[in-house]
Amino acid sequence: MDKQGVLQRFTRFGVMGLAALGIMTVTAGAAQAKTTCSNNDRHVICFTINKVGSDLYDVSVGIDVRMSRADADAIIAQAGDPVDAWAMGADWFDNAEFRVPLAWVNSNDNGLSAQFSIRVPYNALDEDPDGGDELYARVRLFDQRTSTKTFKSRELHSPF
Ligand SMILES: [Ca+2]
Ligand SMILES: [Ca+2]
Repeated sequence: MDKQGVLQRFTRFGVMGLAALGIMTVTAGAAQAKTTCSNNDRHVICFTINKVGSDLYDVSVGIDVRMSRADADAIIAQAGDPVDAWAMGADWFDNAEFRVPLAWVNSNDNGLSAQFSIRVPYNALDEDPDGGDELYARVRLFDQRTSTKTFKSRELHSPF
């Protein structure tokens, strides 16, 4: 996989278009993907749940965080993963449902970019046993020089 920014990555798949404005459902062949992207002047985060089988879903998270390349290099050079991602269930108390493993992280002219992905069965997404499910992605950026920064995507709602 190449390592472009989130917006370019999604544009390349024809998904981005209006994605910065909210949630959409995209049909590509037999697969259905739900994506939500949001951004401010500091970052872009995209969260996608893509049904790939009767009980299988590909979950991915992409994030770009604006900073200098030198800062991104310094964060990546730290011991341990510089970022992590969790799929979160939205409730009165938000639960961390499962970790989305880091696929890659890099530095670039716009800052730090990272991509996460995992394939899960439906029960991993079933965060409300007695109702519809609301999931969002939470990404943490561990800058050991300063503090941990947390980024949240918008929610995706079942059916996924
Ligand atoms: Ca819920
Ligand atoms: Ca449910």
